[in-house]
Amino acid sequence: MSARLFDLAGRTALVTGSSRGLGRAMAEGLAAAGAVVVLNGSDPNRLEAAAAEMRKAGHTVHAARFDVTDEAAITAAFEGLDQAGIAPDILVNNAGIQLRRPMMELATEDWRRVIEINLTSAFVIGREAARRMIPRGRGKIINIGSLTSELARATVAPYTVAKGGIKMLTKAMAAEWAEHGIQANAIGPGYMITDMNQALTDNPQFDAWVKGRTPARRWGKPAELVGTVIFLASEASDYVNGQIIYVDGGMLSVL
Ligand code: GCO
Repeated sequence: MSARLFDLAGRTALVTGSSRGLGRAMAEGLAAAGAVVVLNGSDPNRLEAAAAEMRKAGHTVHAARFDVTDEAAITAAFEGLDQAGIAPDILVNNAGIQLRRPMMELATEDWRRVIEINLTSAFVIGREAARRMIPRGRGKIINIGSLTSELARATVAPYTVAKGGIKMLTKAMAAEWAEHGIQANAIGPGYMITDMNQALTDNPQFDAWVKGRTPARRWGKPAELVGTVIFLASEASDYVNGQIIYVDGGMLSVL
């Protein structure tokens, strides 16, 4: 009984920003749980390489190349999936960038760019996916937040604001789409070892701070998100809505 609850056979998952990092790890986990996966990225070479590696591992993988800030490209990508008979039952809004700069040195355009990529894209892509999920009466939307969905850290203001917005966008999606059989939830990864965090893991002081501040006394690994993303993508979470689950080694639970 319990294993079937987490089985994604027959489901299709679109994961944005999935050529590498957390998105790639979640895409691989969803594929291992039985889902057909649609990878997304803006770099064609990196996207095709990721798709080829996953196909070599025996997974059924499609590639949807679009810039998550380009609304016309998003619409065209979804129409292309429609025409190919590929219907995402699961959307993971993972794409995002980081920009570490004090606000007093931050150009308004850079602020806007981070908000656009990390937050507005989740709304636009979520709307396109939900437009197709609603007639089917079911769907799973999983937005990727952050520890900064709850707490601020100096020098990452636009990222923090965007991730705080991701938490509340998730609740707004639940408010409007739950009655249509869609479950919208979020995952808040803690400090994970990724390319985006290379500057931090390479910094001995920051590394020591993360290990001291985290009860688990270590950084997280991208693969450690897989269990939570499978849970939120599967029927095991059919009555879970508007929640954010932190996979953070306990960091948010302690002073
Ligand atoms: C930073 C990091 C964080 C982590 C993650 C923590 O500069 O503080 O990039 O933002 O990536 O979001 O949850």
